[in-house]
Amino acid sequence: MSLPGSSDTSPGVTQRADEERQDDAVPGRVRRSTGAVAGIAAVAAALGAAELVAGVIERAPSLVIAVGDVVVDSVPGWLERAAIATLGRADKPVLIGGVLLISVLVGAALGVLARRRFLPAAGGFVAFAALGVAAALTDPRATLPGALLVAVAGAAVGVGVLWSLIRTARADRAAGTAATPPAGPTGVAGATVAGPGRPPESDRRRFLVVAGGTTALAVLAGVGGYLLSGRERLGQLRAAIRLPAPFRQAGPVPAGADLEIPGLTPLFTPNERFYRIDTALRVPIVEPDGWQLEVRGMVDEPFTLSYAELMELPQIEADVTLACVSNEVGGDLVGNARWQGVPLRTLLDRAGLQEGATQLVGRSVDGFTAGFPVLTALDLEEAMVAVAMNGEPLPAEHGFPARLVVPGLYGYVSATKWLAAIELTGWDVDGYWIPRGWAKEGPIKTQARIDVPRPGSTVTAGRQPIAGVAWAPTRGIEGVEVRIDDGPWQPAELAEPLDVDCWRQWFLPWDAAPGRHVISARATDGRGEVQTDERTPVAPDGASGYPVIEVEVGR
Ligand SMILES: Nc1nc2c(c(=O)[nH]1)N[C@H]1C(S)=C(S)[C@@H](COP(=O)(O)O)O[C@H]1N2
Ligand SMILES: [Mo]
Repeated sequence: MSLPGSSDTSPGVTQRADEERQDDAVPGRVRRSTGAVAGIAAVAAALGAAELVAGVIERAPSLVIAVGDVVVDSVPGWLERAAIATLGRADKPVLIGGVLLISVLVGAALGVLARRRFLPAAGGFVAFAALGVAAALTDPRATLPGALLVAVAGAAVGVGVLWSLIRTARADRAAGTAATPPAGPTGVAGATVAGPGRPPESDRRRFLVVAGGTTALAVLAGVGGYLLSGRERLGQLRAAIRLPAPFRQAGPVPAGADLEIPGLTPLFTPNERFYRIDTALRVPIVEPDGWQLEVRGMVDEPFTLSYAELMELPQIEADVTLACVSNEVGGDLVGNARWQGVPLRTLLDRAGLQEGATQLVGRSVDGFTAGFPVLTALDLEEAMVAVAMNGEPLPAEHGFPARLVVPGLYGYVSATKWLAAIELTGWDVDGYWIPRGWAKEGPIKTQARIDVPRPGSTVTAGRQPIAGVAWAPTRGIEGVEVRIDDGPWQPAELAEPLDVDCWRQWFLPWDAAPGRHVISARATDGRGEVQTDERTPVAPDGASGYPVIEVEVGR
């Protein structure tokens, strides 16, 4: 007799034990543990295939890392800080390990399910892949086709492996039954099998070898994918770099420069959220060891710097908002970062400009070029060869080991990433985008953007902020006005300015009445000039016009 509450009286346990016995008794039916092993191997294969595709195809995201990123973004701040405090630099590996562990557990469960109901289990893999795509799409660097490719590869391989493993296991069991002759009087026939429906040891072993082999191959594919992307090694190299202290630091961030209104763009754009625009199909992986920077062209003393030599030159820090000429009004191809690097002036002084050297052309390791007036580099002490972004060496995507940053100019004429050479030329030489129909000169236009409420969203009636950012790098922002429907232009409140080269946050409290509303905004730069209301497309020299959003206010 069992005691009340003892484990073997619990309905779950007895039932499961019964099922397991049943599975053992019925030929061709696969045991739970076998299903779980098949499911784990299938998940491993799915992730391995996905990582391999992600590694080979540029801008195809790693779904594991994408899910990890979403986790990081959605955990509350205190938990994230606590995790960083206790785990330190191990926080990322621990997080990725956690994502993998959960994937394996889900895989085991799907494998158990697949023994009897294969379609729902396959559906589980597809759902899993869809989750990965959804996660990847929160990363601005991932493209939808890239994410889909990775997900389809993962799901297809996962379902395929699951199907063939379950089939193998089933065949084994069927074979096991058939191969079990009734024990003869000598009892010899039963020697190789343990009982009815149990596969011969050799078949069981075959299943395990196939499952184990698949898993091993999957791990190799996954690791291979990661190494192929070259990021692993570069990540280590970047982590080992010690940034020198700048001789001129950026000012402290004034209290009240970041309004921290929910939904409002933060004052500094985190590196992994910073927009990325370039012509590179694969991120150039440039190791500092072989890299050098040439300063040449119309100069008295051309010279070449190694990475170590560049890092020995005095560096400055500057907060600069970077914008892309392809940014639509209201778009997000704009970001603000604290950059550190060597002033261009330092290099130009050393080289000695010759007469006629009116243009500074940056050339990247992959042949991209961008040119701007050399006077801009001489006028602005913040124009620099940047080696760091928001306190860390440049990420590969943003130009490691070095790039140009020039306040006030769109990236296409100035911000050469993976910089290989600085060439002094006449004005006749054209950078990459100029013959492709873009303006020769690219000063950033004064622009405002409305972040809150989210364009097209539905909000509840009552008091709430309208908020956004505005930028006019080198000129600064002096005012922002907001108009609701056909009302008057109302001055918004401005956050404390960080720097004239940076965007500035603004907000206006709003008593939202039910119904549809149209909200527009316009910025005034530090010279008192209001941004133009003339709507122009991004080509040839940047979009203009007021940002306008529509929101629905519910009751
Ligand atoms: N080597 C290289 N550098 C480049 C580009 C490029 O295509 N190749 N694109 C430029 C453009 S158009 C912009 S807007 C900025 C974007 O910099 P980010 O990707 O770091 O935001 O980089 C500039 N530097
Ligand atoms: Mo750009």
